[in-house]
Amino acid sequence: DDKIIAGSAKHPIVVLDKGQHYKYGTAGFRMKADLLEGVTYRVGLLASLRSRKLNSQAIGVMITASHNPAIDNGVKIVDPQGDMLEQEWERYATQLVNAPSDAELAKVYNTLATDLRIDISAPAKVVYGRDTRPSGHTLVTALASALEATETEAADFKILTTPQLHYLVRATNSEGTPLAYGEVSEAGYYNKLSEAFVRCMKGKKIEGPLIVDCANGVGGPKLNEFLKYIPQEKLPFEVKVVNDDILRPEVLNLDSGADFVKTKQRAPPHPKPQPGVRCCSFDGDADRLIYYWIDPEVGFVMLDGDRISSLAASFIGDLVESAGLKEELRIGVVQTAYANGASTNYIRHHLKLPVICTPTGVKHLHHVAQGFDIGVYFEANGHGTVLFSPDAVTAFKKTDPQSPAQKDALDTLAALSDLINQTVGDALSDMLMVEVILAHKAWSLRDWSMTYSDLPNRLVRVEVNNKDVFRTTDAERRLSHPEGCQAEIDSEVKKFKDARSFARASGTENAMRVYAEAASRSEANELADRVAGIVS
Ligand code: 16G
Ligand code: ZN
Repeated sequence: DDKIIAGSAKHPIVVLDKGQHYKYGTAGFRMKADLLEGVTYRVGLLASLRSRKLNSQAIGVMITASHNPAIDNGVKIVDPQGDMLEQEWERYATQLVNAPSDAELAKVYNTLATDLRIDISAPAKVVYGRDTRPSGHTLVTALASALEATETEAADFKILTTPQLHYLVRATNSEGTPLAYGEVSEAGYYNKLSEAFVRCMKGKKIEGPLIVDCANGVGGPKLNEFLKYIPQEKLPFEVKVVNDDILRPEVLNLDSGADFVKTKQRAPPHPKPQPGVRCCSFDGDADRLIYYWIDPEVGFVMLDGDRISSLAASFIGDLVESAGLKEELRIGVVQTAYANGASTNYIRHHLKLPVICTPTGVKHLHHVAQGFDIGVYFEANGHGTVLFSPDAVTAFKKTDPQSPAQKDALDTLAALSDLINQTVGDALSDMLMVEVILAHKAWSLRDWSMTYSDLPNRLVRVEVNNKDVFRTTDAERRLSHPEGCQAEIDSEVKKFKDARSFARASGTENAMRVYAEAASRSEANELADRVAGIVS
């Protein structure tokens, strides 16, 4: 207790104004960095408890605020398999962080240990990393202090992308087992990806360079590092890394990155976009990916998470069929309510694959995707991955091929399951996957974009007094509260062709979000405005 209290005194919590409290949300704790030192200390305490609860397996802590401005930061916990913290424990995190004093903190800590039957003398291990934000340094110090106070073994991996940290947690816990995920080092991550990429490509080529905008975040130096691992003659196209300045913190996520491209629906202004060139953007911690190009005729064209999802599902579906595993393996796609209706239609009716809709937030999609042998999940914002079950991976390796084509399909599937990050969405790994698929299909971005036409859509942010009165059901597609609200939305939607609209409270901001799609741009805009009027 004394150690925990002394450590907490060195990293004090900022007590918030009356009526406000810290909450472990969709992205962990995320806010202005100067509020986070005490929070991070307390998250360290929780991570040690979690490790002890789970037989001393390593728990991850990532310090990042993703696409948020440079002055923000955040801290979140990663479970032993590299997935997000179990939901039940978000409550415990919230309790610990809101303890009003150092002494109260020790009490909450002990109560949690007793209630959850945790032996606090058992060994514990925490693996951690941070993005390039300058505030990360102070926060890591607070975290290390909590690990020291609780006699927890610490592995500091310094600056990482979020998905690299997830990789390292899983690699640590699977080391030396038959399910070993990879070498426990940053180099191990690059080795695994570069080796799998070369195996997937099979010497195929792609035309033209690829421009990768890294939002001046951690993805820049990490992508540059990764490229050194691929033998020059095996790299099938030229990669130009842009917006990779991490020395000036103020440019992080500024007019660049996947979130900018998706929300502004335009290319980053710098460097000046060149018509016809294949481009993609990572977000600030490199877990989101959006593709686009400037078409000489129609201008900016974007290929978002829904497009990546349908591209992956189509390619993998075909491979599974060629591999003769169609009857054996269940492939499914998981989306949120934000997925463009045209993508859902394409996957259901053209690819003939099941689609499940979940609430927003990676943990929900990930969980449902685990229910398939091959689960493809992406949010429209570009965060997502493809999960392969142990049965699927075994089938790729053990099936005895009856033809060269079948062997080829099995090999590509096995290589893909190594290339695609199995823990969480990973911009670098997803980008390599997209390049592999485009190479195999011999497709340009224009070919890819022709698979279906997006329904015109509009997303608006609506300021409200109290977003908590809005409660949703049916994977956030309908409002259950306040009463009568949904009926009003329904009656507006009915007035438009091919229309759909929903309103939900943001999980990361104090606002409502309204999404609408309809047969034309003007109708989508009109519908969004009307629904915004209903909830404001
Ligand atoms: C978080 C989520 C992201 C989601 C977004 C929604 C993770 C790792 N991140 O950034 O997936 O799309 O929140 O934000 O789960 P909103 O609730 O403010 O719309
Ligand atoms: Zn991110």
